[in-house]
Amino acid sequence: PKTILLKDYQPPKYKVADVHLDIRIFAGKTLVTATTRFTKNHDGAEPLVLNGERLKLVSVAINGAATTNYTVDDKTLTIPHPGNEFTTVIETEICPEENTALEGLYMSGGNYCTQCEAEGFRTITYFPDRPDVMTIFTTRVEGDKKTCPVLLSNGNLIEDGDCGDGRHYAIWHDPFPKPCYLFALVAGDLVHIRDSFTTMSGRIVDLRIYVRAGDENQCDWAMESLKRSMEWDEKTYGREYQLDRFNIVAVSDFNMGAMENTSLNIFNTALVLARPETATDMDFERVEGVIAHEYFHNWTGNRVTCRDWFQLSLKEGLTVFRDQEFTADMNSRGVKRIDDVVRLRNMQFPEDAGPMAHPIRPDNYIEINNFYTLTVYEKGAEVIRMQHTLLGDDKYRKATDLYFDRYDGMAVTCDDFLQCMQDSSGVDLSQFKLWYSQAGTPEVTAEGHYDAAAKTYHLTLSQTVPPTPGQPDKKPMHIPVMVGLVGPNGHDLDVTPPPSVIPAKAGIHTNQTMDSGLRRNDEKGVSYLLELKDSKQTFTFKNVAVKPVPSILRGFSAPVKLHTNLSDDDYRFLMVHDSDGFNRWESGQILALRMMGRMIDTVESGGAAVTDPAFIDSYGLMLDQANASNADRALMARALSLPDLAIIAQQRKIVDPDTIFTVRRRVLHDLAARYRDQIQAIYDSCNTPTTYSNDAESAGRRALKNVCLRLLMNGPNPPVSLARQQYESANNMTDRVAALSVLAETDGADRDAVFADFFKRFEQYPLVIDKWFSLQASAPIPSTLDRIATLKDHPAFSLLNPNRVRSLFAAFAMNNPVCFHAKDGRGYDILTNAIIALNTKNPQIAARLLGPLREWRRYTPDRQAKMKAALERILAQENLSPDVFEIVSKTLK
Ligand code: HT7
Ligand code: ZN
Repeated sequence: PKTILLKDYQPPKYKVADVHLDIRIFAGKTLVTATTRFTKNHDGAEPLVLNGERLKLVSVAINGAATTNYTVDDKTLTIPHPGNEFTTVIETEICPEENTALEGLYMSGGNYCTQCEAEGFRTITYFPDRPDVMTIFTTRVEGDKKTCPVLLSNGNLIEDGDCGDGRHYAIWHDPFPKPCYLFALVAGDLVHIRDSFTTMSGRIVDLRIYVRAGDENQCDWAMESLKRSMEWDEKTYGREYQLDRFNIVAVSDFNMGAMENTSLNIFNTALVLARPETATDMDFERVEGVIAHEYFHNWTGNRVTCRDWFQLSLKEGLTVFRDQEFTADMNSRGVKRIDDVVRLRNMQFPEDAGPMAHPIRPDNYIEINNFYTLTVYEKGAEVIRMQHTLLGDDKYRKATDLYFDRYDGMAVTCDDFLQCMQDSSGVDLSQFKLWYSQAGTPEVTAEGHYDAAAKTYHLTLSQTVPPTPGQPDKKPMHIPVMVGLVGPNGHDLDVTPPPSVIPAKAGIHTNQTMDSGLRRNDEKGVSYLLELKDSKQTFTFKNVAVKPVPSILRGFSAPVKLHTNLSDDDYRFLMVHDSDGFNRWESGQILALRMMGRMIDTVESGGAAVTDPAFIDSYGLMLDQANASNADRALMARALSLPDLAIIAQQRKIVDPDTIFTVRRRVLHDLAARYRDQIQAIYDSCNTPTTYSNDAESAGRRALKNVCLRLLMNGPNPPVSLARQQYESANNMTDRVAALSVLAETDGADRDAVFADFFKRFEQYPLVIDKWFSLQASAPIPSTLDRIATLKDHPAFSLLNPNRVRSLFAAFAMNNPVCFHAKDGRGYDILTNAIIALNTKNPQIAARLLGPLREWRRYTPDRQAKMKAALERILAQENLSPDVFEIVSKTLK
């Protein structure tokens, strides 16, 4: 397969003035006629080269005359220079019924739908399938009236009618130019719910959510989320929606979460359908966040799009930052930040340290689908967040206004975005640009020194950026480090900062409050924004009356790994007193990590792990805080949770999942043993039998209660009957699933009974059955390996449905390191067989399942050998898709 390089970018040789698509759907075949007006975009007489794959070419005409003057291969259709302005009419035939890759036009649950990003449009018709060719689409869809009563495409509906023979048609026109990856079509038997939104200029937008009949009572939350997103984008970014219609369609067979096709977003049902009985609080938050994300793409991605796929983070990093801020404004800002950082550390940091490490703007790829990564999305969002921090609210907003003004209707680059930030604010971002081209997570070391005589505090920050594939040497980055100095009384000191450093009151760099007043920022304190630019820099604070404890990287102001010379006592102090909620939480996590690191060392050198009594004592302080009547329970649920296995694994040079798991369990056990009564009391106080509500306060109560349940279940005499009772009496999925997940880790009659009950109760709800699979696959008990073998042959399992595949194989390989890394290699075999089976059916999903094998070099030697052998077995397969080939070959390099 060919490697595509950023440096080879050339503007398109031909542009498209407009395109008319006529798509006639028949059972077993779909006929596509594309009428395209081209204009030449170069000086010479180069041929017109169109992309097209898996197409049956029926005919080609130029300027009204049929022609055979073209060549065609399995990837392109080439027509010798047809002139400066000309029209082609190309007829093709495709078979969506046989499309299991779920890219292009395919079928889901008996309905037709499309997925064109990144390069799916070329499987619908021959076209210049690249994002810098933007044009105006008019689409006529025709289908059977009975099987396809609903016919949708992008833009506004301009005509519909009957064709006779039991068939009908609809014509859609999108007046705003867009690249073909944003094209969409849906045809099928769907029902919808409807609402409207009046934009800031008074235009009424017809909002609809289309779903399978029977699911319409699960769409209200998605509709409310959409309206809140529209309001937020107007208030926060001044962005208004431009069309008469905004449609969302939910389909059950979908490779990712959702797709932002102009005015016709297509969603995985998992990110639309939500009712308390079937969706957890986390599901609700994800629905809200993804509805917002896709809506926000209307401006960041659609109206202003990417010049080429190397610029993917231009739209994705920015849109993730926007959706993160939206969620923070709608819920708890502090909790959202913690959750986002946990996700980044759990998943993006390993990617950035592994064989597939790439900058947020990669410079080469074989298969672009492999670059929809946590780096491009989540680290990309951190890079935008840092720009926001460096500029501050007002300048950032002025800079985004400039970006939209300058580039509306255009396909641009990450450099263009950064230039707007710089032009509009005057802030020098020349060194900051390195965040776009250098891969790897920077490591920052902070060392403080207090000079009591001079009343000065010197903070020395140094940085290194680790080598990554193809990038052995790195330059120092421009890193915003938000710092506070906490005095012995627990209050932030107000001191004289180093020259040119402006004190920033906590929360100053956040978006404005919504009218609804939903944003919460109750932090008080003084922080200073230090800009680390050299390999090593010392910042001197003056008039520091007493020796402070520094609180460094407040709010996680940069995506780096931080090392400090702070003692455990310092962290115990910050855990209670830091005015920055993120660093309060972080201090507890660091204490736990340090202690578990020491315990793992002891076990690895043949000793017995003992939980540090000082840690047990400080945990007691947090339990006291959690038990207070005014506690932020959602935040306390996070504070009382130990770092995940994946985070602990990152601290180790060589990973032995068994030892990590055993040590973590030991700590949980000892905490539960010492504090059983307090934990039970918090559980009881959160378990007040009220009617269900999904407000943030009630969700926080449930989160804290379920952390307590898990702790108790890890202690001596696990209260199985309490878990069983919670399972049975739950009036919402959060509580039911929490009970089920702790019971999943037991082996016995209660476990079997609740799993049987759960399946029967929710058999009609595929998204809930996904939970049934994934909870079983995630259980870290020996019987899981046998169970997976049975589950993959269960009548409800299918390799053709990505959600189901994820619920079994991804849950197993990603959430269950103990079983996945079983010493006999059975876990690796299970995953490898699934990847091989999926390689030809759905290459995108097969490639994504490779994630857990990527870090094979970090495991114990016996495991390394088995993981490597698994990768080699995959590489030896015939017909390896470029998706799988790229990841396996780079991983083995
Ligand atoms: N822009 C979309 C990314 C995407 C995708 C979505 C569904 C299926 C396949 C896909 N390939 C790429 C989703 C987003 O980031 O909003
Ligand atoms: Zn996106």
